[in-house]
Amino acid sequence: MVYVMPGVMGTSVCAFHLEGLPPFCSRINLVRLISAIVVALTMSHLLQTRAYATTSDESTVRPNIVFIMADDLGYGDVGCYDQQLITTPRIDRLASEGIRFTQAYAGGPVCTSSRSVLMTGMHTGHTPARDNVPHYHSYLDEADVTVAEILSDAGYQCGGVGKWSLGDAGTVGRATNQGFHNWFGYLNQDHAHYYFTEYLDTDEGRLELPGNTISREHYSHDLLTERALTFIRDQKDSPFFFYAAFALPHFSSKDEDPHGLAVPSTQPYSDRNWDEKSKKYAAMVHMLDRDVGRIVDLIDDLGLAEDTLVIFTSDNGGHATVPERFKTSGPLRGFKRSLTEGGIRVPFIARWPRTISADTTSDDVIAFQDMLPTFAELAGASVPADLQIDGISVVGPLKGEKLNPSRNHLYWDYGHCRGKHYAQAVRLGDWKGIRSAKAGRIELYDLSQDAGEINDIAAAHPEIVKRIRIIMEEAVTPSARYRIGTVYRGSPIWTTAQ
Ligand SMILES: [Ca+2]
Repeated sequence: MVYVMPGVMGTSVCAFHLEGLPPFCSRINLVRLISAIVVALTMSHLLQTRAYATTSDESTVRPNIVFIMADDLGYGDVGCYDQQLITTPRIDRLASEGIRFTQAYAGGPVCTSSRSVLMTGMHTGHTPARDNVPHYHSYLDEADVTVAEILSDAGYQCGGVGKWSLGDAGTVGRATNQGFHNWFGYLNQDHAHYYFTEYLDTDEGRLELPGNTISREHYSHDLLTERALTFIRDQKDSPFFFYAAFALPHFSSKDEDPHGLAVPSTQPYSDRNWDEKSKKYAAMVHMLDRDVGRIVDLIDDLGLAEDTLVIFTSDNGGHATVPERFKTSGPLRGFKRSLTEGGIRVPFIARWPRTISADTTSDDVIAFQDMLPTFAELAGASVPADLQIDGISVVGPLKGEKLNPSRNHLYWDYGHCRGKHYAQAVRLGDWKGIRSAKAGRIELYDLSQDAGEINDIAAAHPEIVKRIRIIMEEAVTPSARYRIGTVYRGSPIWTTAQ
């Protein structure tokens, strides 16, 4: 491995240049300058302290927040969500030590939009990055506000690994320009299709892995996990936000594996009487589970368990090509890229022993756009008053309390530049409405009776359909980058030649 520009995890360097001060910098001004620096450093120290005083003068703990997100892991892919063939003991244990949500939703049915919703707190009708296409080098602008920016302003150290998707190296959308002090992995999403890549992005530089395509010496997921553990070790004394955007079990490029499932070994499933593709997919989920366990073990070993909220989830539903034997979507209909429940409902587990009762299950409806206001509240930070977000704080449900009924509805759309494949979905209470441009009409399902969305009951409930249509028609802020109904015919802008 050759470091071109090593990432300095968790270290900030301040340089004060006193030479060449302009003439008006008298001795008195210099004293004032030094005093101001001392005050600033003291404030900085106070901000980084874990406990903060509330208005009732009661000390409240600002937890570390560790958000572990799998990629394309379906609702039915892990044991505690009824997976029968792949074992996930560490994820299941996390659920038994915390709360498991049965109705949690990703930000969108594909990677880019879901991550944009997570980072900005805005649904896909408002968030800057609304689909995987068109391809842009940068999706976030300088003015966009991310949850990492809010947390870093509140004194949190913010780090991440894995698939960022919202801005390539050198663009304003890159992670380290959007609130993260550190990032290690894939800034570009198409790069993430290569597990045996020749480089990974590291903060403002690269970790070069020359010859890795051939030698297959470094499986990127292993490097991401090592960096995750390093970050948590380095930041154990200050409140931190860590976002592990793992790529597993997303397919790889077929350049790497004929099944599109590049994995170093099919253990512990090599001896099963399954096809190779099934063994590889199960092995990917196994690695993910193992490394969720390593992260949680480190948190526990460092004595941070009581002060750390650990969340495990997935960025969207499972892929349609996952071997049928695994029933990746569980009882739900559809897969990634669909706005039926199988495309957007995801596993969501939260553990925080100080606050969350063990072995709890919640049917409260929560979604990725809720994470920004939720994490801000936990950090004692306020969401900027002029920031128009769609999420609400779900701190209550995370503690096992029922969700405040202020939730009006949830909205998703997908396929803005995919012509007639554009679709919209609204969840209103237990009602779910879906409209595709192809069909034109709104389908309606009662999720309390029909989570599999089998029985379209739109004809029997015209008043509900009307309310949902109005929400759909008002939900989208026009975007020049995502002109609804257009057809994008471009190709990925990241290539292996980079
Ligand atoms: Ca995904």
